[in-house]
Amino acid sequence: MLPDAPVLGNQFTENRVLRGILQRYVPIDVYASFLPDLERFGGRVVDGGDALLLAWTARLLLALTRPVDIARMGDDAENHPPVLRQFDPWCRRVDELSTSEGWRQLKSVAAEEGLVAIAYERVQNEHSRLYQFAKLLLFAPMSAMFSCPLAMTDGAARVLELSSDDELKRRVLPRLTTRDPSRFWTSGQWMTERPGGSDVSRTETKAEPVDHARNEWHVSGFKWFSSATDADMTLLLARARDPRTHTFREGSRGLSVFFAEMRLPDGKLNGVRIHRLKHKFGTKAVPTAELELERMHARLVGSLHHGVPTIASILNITRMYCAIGVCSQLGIALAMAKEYARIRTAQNKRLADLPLHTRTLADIELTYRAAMQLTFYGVAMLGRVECPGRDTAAARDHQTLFRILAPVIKLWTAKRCVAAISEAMEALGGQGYMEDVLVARCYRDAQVNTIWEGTTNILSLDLLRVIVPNHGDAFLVLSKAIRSMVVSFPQSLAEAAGNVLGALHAIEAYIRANIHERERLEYGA
Ligand code: MFK
Ligand code: FAD
Repeated sequence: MLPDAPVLGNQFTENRVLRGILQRYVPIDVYASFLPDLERFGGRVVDGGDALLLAWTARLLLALTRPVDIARMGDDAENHPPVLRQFDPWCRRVDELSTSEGWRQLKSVAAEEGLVAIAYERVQNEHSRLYQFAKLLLFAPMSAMFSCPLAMTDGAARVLELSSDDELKRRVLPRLTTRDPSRFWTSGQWMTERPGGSDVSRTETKAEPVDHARNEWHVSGFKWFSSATDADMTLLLARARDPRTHTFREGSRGLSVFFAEMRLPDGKLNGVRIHRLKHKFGTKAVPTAELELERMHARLVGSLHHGVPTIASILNITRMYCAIGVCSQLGIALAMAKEYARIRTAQNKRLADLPLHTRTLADIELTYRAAMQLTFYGVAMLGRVECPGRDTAAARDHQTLFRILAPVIKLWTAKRCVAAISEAMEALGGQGYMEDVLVARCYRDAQVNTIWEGTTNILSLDLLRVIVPNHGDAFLVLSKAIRSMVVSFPQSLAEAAGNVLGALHAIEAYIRANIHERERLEYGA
């Protein structure tokens, strides 16, 4: 007897948690404006499922015109990892990076579907981020981690949007936010170096001014991790020689952000040598490499020696992508485990009728719902930060809240969702462990979120850095936010929220009582 296979349905219409969240945050007319797109896309990501919403003739047409779609592009990318050819037959260095057709098609799909663009078109104002992240949630687990370059592209777009460099705004920003695949650029984010990834103060890469007046620089050094190696451009950290004093400044306050294109106008790499591709546990389709830079033509972005605060705009966006990524991976694993429980039998009963099994599934479901609620709360806050209203006090509160939330959401979702995906894998029995049953891939790919864009302990320190120096403000904003939520909570949740508030006050009291100890703490150094 052949075992029944769990089949994934439309990823939007079948996701009650996502629909509930959007209905709660987004006014009904705004929700109605993007609902058809989410319904269509929820089908498209599972390949052809969107056809359920279409007439039979259109369905046939679709099948003929789109023989390969997102899930199959993702499979192709996963099954054909990137390959690096460093030399031609005559020993000349060529550094040709080949990615799969599926990977390249995913880039076009990302542009067409506006996966970055939606956030910058801002048709739905502050709700645009909710719409965009709902789409990313559907896209991420099927796309062999194409959401990784998209995250960095989105973050780079925000840095350029906030910069005062009109040339980059005119020439580059539209490329990152276009819906036209032939014009769409992705961006890398090069921070990590061999001496330190968490601690960028040890950065060795140097930037020398070539023509200060024209903002022309040469960057040389070694970047230890570059995930978007096939990207069109990058934003990177380097220690810049001050054109006035001709000196370099030590520490992280000597770093600046630079923009560089990957290729020169003649198509050759722009001072980049791909040292080697990384051999990774997961994210197999992503071309993560080590790079040697030699006189890479670059342009300073933001103020000199203001590198970390400038690049932080990327970090806060990519950290939300990490959270949505693990939510999406857990969502798929859970959906498969639930579907399997419906069709698989043991002891003459469906798994769904065995209390021990359903209790396990209920625990996973709880983690999923908590992770989704937390993540979308952060996404809503990001939307408010980017589209502030006239109330400047509220805008300041939203900024503080998002600054607190981004590290917390990223670290909590990564830790808890990875554990829950492992549980969902077990709920699928031996099949859960098979390479071609998607859950194994989700598990491997999810794990990286505890590391990249800041490890758990680094993000914990980051949080302390925010709440301790201005402890009064941050705690006040946080308590206010929780209080305003409690109003709409049912009794039991309100009690839980009351406990959270109590814990917050206890932490605040502790910090106040030990405030003289502050200087002693590492983060204050
Ligand atoms: C599906 C998901 C896809 C995601 C794609 C990911 C692909 C992989 C990409 C990567 O992994 S890229 C590398 C990511 N690297 C990190 O996340 C580094 C982790 N380390 C930290 O986050 C450290 O906290 C940090 C490097 C930021 C510490 O730097 P510093 O300079 O030692 O810290 P400091 O002195 O606290 O901060 C300097 C300034 O930056 C301060 O501002 P002021 O100068 O105005 O006082 C800080 O307030 C500000 N800052 C730091 N972090 C910030 C921030 N501002 C806003 N937001 C933040 N997150
Ligand atoms: P370390 O900083 O050496 O950390 C090692 C351990 O020490 C960690 O557990 C950390 O929590 C702990 N630790 C460090 N400092 C402290 C402290 N002060 N207190 C307590 N504990 C501490 N980087 C990029 O710039 N661009 C990319 O595109 C990119 N892509 C990546 C892709 C993948 C698949 C991976 C795995 C990584 C990628 N990274 C990228 C690098 C990633 O951001 C770093 O690995 C990460 O920030 C950690 O830095 P590290 O590896 O130097 O570890």
